[in-house]
Amino acid sequence: MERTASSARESLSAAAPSLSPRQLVEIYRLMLLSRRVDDREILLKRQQKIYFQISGAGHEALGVGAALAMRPGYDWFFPYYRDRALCLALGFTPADMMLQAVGAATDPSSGGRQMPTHWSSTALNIVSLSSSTTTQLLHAVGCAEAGRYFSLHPEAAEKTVTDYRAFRDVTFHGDEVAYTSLGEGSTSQGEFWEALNTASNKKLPIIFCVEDNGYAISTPVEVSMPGGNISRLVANFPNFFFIEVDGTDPEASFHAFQAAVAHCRAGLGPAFVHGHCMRAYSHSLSDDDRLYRPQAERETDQLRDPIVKMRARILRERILTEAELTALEHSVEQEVSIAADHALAAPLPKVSEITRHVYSDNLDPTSSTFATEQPSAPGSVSGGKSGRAASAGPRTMADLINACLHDEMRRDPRIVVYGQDVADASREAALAEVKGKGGVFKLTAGLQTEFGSERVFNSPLAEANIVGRAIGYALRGMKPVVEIQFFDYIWPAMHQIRNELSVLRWRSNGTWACPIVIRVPIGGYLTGGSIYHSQSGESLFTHIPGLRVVMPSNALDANGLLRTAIRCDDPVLFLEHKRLYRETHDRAPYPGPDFAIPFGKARIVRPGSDLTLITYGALVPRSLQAAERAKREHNIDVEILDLRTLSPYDWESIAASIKRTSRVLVAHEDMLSWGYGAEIAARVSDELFDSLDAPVRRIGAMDTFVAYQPILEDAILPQPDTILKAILELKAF
Ligand SMILES: Cc1ncc(C[n+]2csc(CCOP(=O)(O)OP(=O)(O)O)c2C)c(N)n1
Ligand SMILES: [Mg+2]
Repeated sequence: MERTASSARESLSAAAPSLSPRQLVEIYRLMLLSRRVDDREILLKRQQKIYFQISGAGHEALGVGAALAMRPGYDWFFPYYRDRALCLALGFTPADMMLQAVGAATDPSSGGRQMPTHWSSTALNIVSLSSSTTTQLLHAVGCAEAGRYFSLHPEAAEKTVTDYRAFRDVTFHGDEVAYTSLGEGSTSQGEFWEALNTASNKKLPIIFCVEDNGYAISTPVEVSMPGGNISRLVANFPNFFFIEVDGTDPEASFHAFQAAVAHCRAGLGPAFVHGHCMRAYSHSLSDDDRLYRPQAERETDQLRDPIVKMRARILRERILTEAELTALEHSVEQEVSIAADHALAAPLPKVSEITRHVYSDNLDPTSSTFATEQPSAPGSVSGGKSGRAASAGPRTMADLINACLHDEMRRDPRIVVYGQDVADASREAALAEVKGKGGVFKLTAGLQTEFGSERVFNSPLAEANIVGRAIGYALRGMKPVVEIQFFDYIWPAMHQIRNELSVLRWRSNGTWACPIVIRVPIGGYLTGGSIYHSQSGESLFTHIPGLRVVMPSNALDANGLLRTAIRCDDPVLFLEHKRLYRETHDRAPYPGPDFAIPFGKARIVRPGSDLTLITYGALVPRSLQAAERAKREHNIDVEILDLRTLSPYDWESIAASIKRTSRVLVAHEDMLSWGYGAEIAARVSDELFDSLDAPVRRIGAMDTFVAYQPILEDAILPQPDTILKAILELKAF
């Protein structure tokens, strides 16, 4: 199968004005193979041997045309669930597909974790896809950016054994093209426009293929978009090659893709192929289109079935006789039957392996590899031209985060830093005259000036764009360290974080990974920050498997934990409390360029024997104030644990402390109900019940938003007085 597809490709890519009879037969064979795999899956679903079915029926011509114009294992593919024919023509086998349908352990795409049609192959550069429509487009953008970056900086592709790079191989060619596709209905997603924006602006070699079958489940195209034609709506994006094609005609589709590939490979910019397909079956086996499409409409559509049309053409042009066609069709049936039998006999996944690949198997960020807690060379100098971090004395959290970014970018050429306003000045010429911005909190100051605009740049004002592209960069082996300007605005990126970033490794059974770092200023106590500049919400992210969540409370921890975040092999959400950025009490000397702190290790901020206070972030200094007063005024000795990393968290230290004190208070800035403390409290009650002399107490913000007026803000967020009161009550219990 693989051999036949690639031999067809070689002769097809000779740009012949029309295809030879042999080529047309091969195209028909691939299209039919796709249809027959669908038909067999439908049968298996009806027999309850598989659990879901969605077909590519009606999209085969476009898919085969695309695949044959491109190079598997060289170009990159971010397809969607209708691209069965594309994947088969790239070299994916029917057996590979069937193994996913039955959920076999040997399913090469996901090891039984994903639905059928969620293909993945590292050999073919087909990147594991999710069921979320449109998210994949931004991955294609980041992938294309990474390819360009490596061709400009080949030294960055070199392997090193000292960090995540040991496990992230890099391949690039300089003229590879990324293909990505979606249905016409999915173009309504904002991420579609975000992807076109960056691809156009950066002239990236990406083919966007819209497979227009006129419906998004039951929603017709004129409801999805004004005017009912996506080509008209996108026509003004600069640098694009646009083509609209009959996607039921494989020859026309092939030529459209050939032209699109030529435009992209020549570095002229992206391409937009709008293929008019049809849906030969309902949306999926869970849908019945007779409920919303009149019979006459369905019958007219069936006249455009690409398989029927291609078969008729082969007979009409006397390329094969009826008998020869029947023989070919029989051999396709045979191939599919063998694949189905193979899949049905395949071993099933082991329950004991369920949690494998939630995180990296390769590099454990809680391990001693990252335990260089003794600061090396205290006082030596790091930092940008601004000199902000250049003094040898105590430095703020902002300084030491900035210093860590400088150090790591010097050490690792695969790091890129981008986000809103993170550059010193996008217009480089201005840098001769101005000091530079370097982020609204100045955390990235001097990075662009030192490392250049290819490594440090501003993004569009679009959070999904920032995270989605980072995923694309990272799966090529790069290390994006991106910034979301305020935690309050992370929500447009939530879809990428929850459905893509955190789950890519697990859903691909460990074959793809995207260990990026997302730095996010978070929290309140700002006096005037109000609702949209004061939010907390860390527990929404600690609830996501696959993501590491870090929240330092002081300059030294921020430096060491950020270094671990950058060097490790997992995606990390790095939460920086804005109120702590420039405090004097949490400053520390610069600890040197290799200072790292492992994840999951709490710090005892204050030892004590009467009560354990578990906290993090801005509540560390507030808890300390309360504890000092408890000692001074009431002779209560509180032990404070700063968790530092929230996922994973240091259960051993929590348990050891509670066993000593028998009383526990969990304090956080975020709202109380369903907050981070609820999980800790529940686990303490469950596992340490016998050690407790009092109920587990929690402190958090009121269950509301943070208000602008300082009187309200003070009342809403926990204060040292609130903490002291809880300490006293708990001690008196
Ligand atoms: C973000 C998201 N929202 C909703 C869905 C549910 N859903 C799956 S397919 C689909 C319709 C997609 O239509 P279109 O983009 O035209 O692709 P087609 O299925 O017609 O090829 C919807 C709403 C989803 N998978 N992802
Ligand atoms: Mg559609």
